[in-house]
Amino acid sequence: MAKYLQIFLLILVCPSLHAIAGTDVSPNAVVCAPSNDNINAGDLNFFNSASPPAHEIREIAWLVLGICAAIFIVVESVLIWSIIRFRKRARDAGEPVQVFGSNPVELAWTVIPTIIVFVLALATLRTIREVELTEAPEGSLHVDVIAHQWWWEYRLPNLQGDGTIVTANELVVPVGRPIWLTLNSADVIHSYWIPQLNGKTDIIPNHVNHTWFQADRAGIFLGQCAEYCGTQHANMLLRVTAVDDETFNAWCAHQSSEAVSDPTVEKGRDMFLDLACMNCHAINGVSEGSFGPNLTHLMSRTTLGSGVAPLNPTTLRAWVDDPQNMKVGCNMPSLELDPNQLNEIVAYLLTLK
Ligand code: HEC
Ligand SMILES: [Cu+2]
Repeated sequence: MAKYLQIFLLILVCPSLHAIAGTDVSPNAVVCAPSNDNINAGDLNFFNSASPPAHEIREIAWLVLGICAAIFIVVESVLIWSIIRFRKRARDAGEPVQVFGSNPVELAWTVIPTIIVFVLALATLRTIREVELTEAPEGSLHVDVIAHQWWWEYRLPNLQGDGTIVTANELVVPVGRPIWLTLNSADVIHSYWIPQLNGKTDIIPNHVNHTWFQADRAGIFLGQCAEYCGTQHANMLLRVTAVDDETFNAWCAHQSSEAVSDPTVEKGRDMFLDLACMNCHAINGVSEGSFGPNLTHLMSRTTLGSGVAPLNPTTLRAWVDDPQNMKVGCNMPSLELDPNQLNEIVAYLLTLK
């Protein structure tokens, strides 16, 4: 019963999210060996929360739902009872008895709603305090999130050495550690929302917001930009993978390493530098563009274009050929490469593990 209620609510609350929900898949598979069949892995049901702020939100959702259900049942029962009990019968003649005012009834419908509103207000205040922290919880991992039309940039300190790890769209975090997110926008207003991990937080240009979560368990957690931000708003998906410390450290070490330099695809790399690609994309040690996603470890990701498609040689080729086919209106133009250029560049990108 509870399950059906949840599904009903979800359909009401977030139809687009529901469409991309699927079943759980081992999270480690994502980090170590990208596979493409789990693009929809993860659960978007916020009743199935997996992080302290999300637990709070789930609790208050149940409280509000419970109170509303009780009110509904009481009001509807009295209504139905009155309709049947006081219906017009054959022997009734003329007007029924007219009753004016009743102190007990009026008192009841003033006092009870006041108490209910008061209880809801206190519970809400408590939830806001737990969910919207003003300072990073102790021991947090600090991650900068920069929202772009229509993809996510992540920057986090390299715990395995110096510098910063810069990646896009797919964040990996350690289980059980608070993640303190600093939210910035490169353009318009976006909103960061991973239903199982936290509530929505707006991302506003020239204004820094924060949010946090702490994954209780390993898994893939999906989310979505939750503030309409233009044509491809619906394809601005979030993907956080929570893993054990060891896997996380390995991910950090890998992400902070230089891009693979494979001599067999040198031609493709040169084309990447000769064509406009390098102006928009960074590949550590090769190019420094920052308008588009960092491609240094492109192939360590499982999705393409912020979740618009699974990442594999076929989709990658289609993307580089004409991103406007896969993600209409996105900010990467079609560079109208000839088939040879396309082959060389895609071969190069495929080595960027
Ligand atoms: C004008 C800037 C610009 C140029 C030039 C450009 N890109 Fe992009 N690229 C982008 C943007 C912006 C995105 C993100 C699109 C989105 O997801 O909405 C992107 C996304 C990508 C992605 C997907 C990354 C991911 O993590 O999903 C790949 C791969 C890519 N570009 C490769 C290339 C290659 C190869 C070239 C040169 C042939 C190129 N780009 C030229 C701006 C550019
Ligand atoms: Cu957005």
